[in-house]
Amino acid sequence: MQKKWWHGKTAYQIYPKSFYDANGDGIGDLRGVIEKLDYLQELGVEIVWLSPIYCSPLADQGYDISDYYNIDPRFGTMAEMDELIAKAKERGIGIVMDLVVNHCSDEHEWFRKACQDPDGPYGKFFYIVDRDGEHLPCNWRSAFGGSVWEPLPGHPDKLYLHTFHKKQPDLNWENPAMREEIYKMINWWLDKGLAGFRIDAIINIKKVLPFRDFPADRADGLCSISTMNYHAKGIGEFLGEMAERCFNPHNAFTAGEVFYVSDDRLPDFIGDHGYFSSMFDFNETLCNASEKGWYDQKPITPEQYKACCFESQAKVADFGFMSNIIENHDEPRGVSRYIPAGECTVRGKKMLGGLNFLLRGLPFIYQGQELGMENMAVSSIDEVDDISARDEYQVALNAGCTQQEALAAVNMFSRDNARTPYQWDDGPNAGFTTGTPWLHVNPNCKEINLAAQRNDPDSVYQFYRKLIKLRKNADLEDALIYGITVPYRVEQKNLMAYFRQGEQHKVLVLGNFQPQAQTVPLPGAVKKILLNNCGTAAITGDTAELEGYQLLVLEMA
Ligand code: TEU
Ligand code: CA
Repeated sequence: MQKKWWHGKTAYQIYPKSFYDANGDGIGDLRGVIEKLDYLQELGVEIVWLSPIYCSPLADQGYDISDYYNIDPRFGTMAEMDELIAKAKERGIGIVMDLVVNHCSDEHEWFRKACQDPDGPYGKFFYIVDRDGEHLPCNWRSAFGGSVWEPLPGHPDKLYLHTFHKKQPDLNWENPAMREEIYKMINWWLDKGLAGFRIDAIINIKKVLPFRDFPADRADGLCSISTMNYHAKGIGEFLGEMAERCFNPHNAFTAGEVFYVSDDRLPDFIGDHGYFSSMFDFNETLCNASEKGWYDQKPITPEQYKACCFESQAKVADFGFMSNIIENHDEPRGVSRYIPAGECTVRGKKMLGGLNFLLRGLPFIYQGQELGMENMAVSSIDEVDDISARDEYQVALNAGCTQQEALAAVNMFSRDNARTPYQWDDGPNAGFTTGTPWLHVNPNCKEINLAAQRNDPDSVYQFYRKLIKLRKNADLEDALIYGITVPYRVEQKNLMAYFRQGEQHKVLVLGNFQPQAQTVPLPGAVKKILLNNCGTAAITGDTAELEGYQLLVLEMA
């Protein structure tokens, strides 16, 4: 595998709206990110992905872009964006933005022009069809519920397609003229000095055409859009063209948000000459997912988590780099999801973080993960902002759940869980804003916040700094960066253990994924204890006695 400039780095995702509000209007902003650059440098991250800050009506919190060439005034100005790129670069940090090109906003001028003249050039930027009575072109379900088809504003005789919210009309990638506009925009941003892009929902740009139904998977007669994704063929034409026209000439880092790609196609996506540099490992987030909805999804167990991680590692082996996460802005907090209920402790948070972080691939820390931020339960659907959660609540009720059962599903999976304001300190609004925060602050900010952890050598924050520093240890690069993951004692229950096997070094990662202690036979002599989330390490000869939720990282002789 060819070595790339970003392989040894650690990445960090910022959800700007909830990161830091510098002007007191309750909304996180670019000035806030600029003011926290020293913090990010202290943490040790070197790639920072910003969720969208382009002009947007925020129907989907910025993933509905109305002007790709401007910063939404609620987040700041283009001058501040240029300042951020420059000041980040001074600190060795590359800025990656979110590329949302499966769809734009219905307030984008392209869509406005399409509504003015559906048969004109901009009508062809979208999927617009003539109505056929009550019959719909296909029975696909929007990711946010309901049919993907909506009447075209001003044209009751026409429909347009939206994979997501109706305010997010899908762009027609079959149209070369539309693609040219996208490539021009990407290159404009890369020429400004971006280090690259995270690429949003990109698997959706290739549709099954002509439109056709797939078997319904719910009583609504519709089918999940993921079914369409599975059947769509030929996306490589678009992704390869985009890489050749934009990413490759700039040597840009790109991380695809890619779902439902068969194993045999992975090299096309993230191999040495793949469409993207990397793609996120969603195997753990998709575990136990149900087409019926969140209400039907059972919690993931430690054994399932282990199996999902090892399955992904084996798929990619040594031909590419997955981007490894325990959470992001679409998912619940990892420590609340992957650590069994009632067992979520500081020690467990460090163990989970270390087990994921040291897998082969690029570690992506999501804002607040380094503090061990947790889910925040709500007591009424009226407190929920997330449009996806509000849809899933109704899906649960429609399926016969009680309001309590439906709310329990929302509390487990709502995207709001990861969007509560970053917890900087134990002061008002967790130090996020001097105004009224746009979304509720988790009351546990009194205990879980950066100020309380920054100078505590045993904090989750300091443990993440150690993880990042360890991964930067040049002596161990052959193992910790390029070494393949070799599972160890997979059959031992609630033990998640694996080698990172390099040409010169072998590192063994041991995680005791339960409260009870357990004994682990060691495969040989230990040269050095590289990391331990407990005060002591009971290693005698060829045996390690692991305490509950203990993580040991060992350099083997
Ligand atoms: O998420 C895409 C997303 O929600 C996937 O799980 C989707 O369901 C899958 O691609 C199948 O269609 C991205 C963003 O991360 C999210 O915040 C946005 O709401 C969404 O795209 C729309 O832009
Ligand atoms: Ca603000």
